[in-house]
Amino acid sequence: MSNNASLRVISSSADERIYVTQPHLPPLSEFIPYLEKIWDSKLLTNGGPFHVQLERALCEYLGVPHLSLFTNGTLALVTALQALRITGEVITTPYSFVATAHSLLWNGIKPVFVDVEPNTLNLDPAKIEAAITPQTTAILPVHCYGHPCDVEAIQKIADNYNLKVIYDAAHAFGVRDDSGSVLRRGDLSVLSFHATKVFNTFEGGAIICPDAKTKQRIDHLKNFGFVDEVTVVASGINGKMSEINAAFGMLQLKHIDHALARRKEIDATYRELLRDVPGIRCLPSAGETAANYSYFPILVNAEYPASRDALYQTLRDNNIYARRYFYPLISDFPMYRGLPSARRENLPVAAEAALKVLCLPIYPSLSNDNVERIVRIIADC
Ligand code: T4K
Repeated sequence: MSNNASLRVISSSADERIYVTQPHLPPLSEFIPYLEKIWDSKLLTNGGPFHVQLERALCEYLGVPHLSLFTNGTLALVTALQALRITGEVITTPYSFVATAHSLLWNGIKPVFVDVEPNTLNLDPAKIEAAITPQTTAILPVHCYGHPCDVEAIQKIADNYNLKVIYDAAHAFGVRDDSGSVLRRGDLSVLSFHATKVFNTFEGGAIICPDAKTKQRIDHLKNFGFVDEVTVVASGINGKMSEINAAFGMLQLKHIDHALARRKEIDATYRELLRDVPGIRCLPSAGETAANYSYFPILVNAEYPASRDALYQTLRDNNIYARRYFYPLISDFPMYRGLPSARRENLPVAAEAALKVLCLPIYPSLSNDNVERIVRIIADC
């Protein structure tokens, strides 16, 4: 089956369930030769040939110097914090998937939530300084929906206060700005290759780092701390990506440009069709020179005749499973809400966004007919 056939877009039917995303899967027949290689070599994990190949291929594709594969994005985040020996307090965003802050708790670090800015819903640099204390050691921003943070402003603050910056770049595969890959910004960036992401290895993730020495430390940390058969240099974890996942990543890379191009078309169609729907605002891009269209967030404003949650329900009644990413805010979950920085008054922009944003379905095989059907339901609500 050709690339085009694998992206075949079927026409719409009201009985068809449409989810916020659907993984892009190349034809199964294309994966068989990869599996045969694994069966022949009997190398299933622990840095096998596909693991080595995928690390190299991703560095080249993404335009980054060093990359270490992981079993998922969450373990990559947990390990990134350990690699830089982050302790004390870390400034982060409440407007993200819960794994962002959980990675801090897993390291015994106190999250300090800072509000987001209204255009990108990314950490607001203007509010970071007021949250810095003598215990602050790092900033953990998120390139939310793949829209880059204000990386220059964040770096300036980090340099002034001698803080590390680790980007949760789970949504930002392939995103570039004027100076190249946004994944090169900060001290480390962490990707997720989960099934729901633009580039998926079923489960998977990676840390991107600037130099070979840091990569070596990360590689030790994801392999129990082993340097050789008898030497353990750190209390590492098992974070290694298996050969099946890495092989699948190699195959996915062949199809990624095609998948991104189809996402771009869907993004453009939504923007065009939603332009004149009163009360609906599409989140603008954040100045990226290459976007990945990983999510399609809309804001349901007061002029819209229904609430965000009513629209969410109407879409569900029509078999369309849009998602309220990111509601509730991380700071509202029980393990965080007692923190002083979790107070609503501290996070007004994030709190409002959590009540207004709806992420519409976007994935390569979503048909234009279905995009039109989704917009019709929104316009008629
Ligand atoms: N940081 C950020 C900013 C993140 O967004 C994430 C993950 C992480 C860190 C952690 O990275 P990982 O450790 O996950 O690599 C999903 C994902 O599970 C999660 O990876 C993702 N962020 C988050 C934003 O979304 P759910 O609970 O919404 O997933 P779920 O199972 O409801 O899937 C959504 C829809 O996707 C389903 O309704 C149908 C479709 N789907 C899903 C799966 C898993 C499929 O068609 N096939 C599938 O296999 O969290």
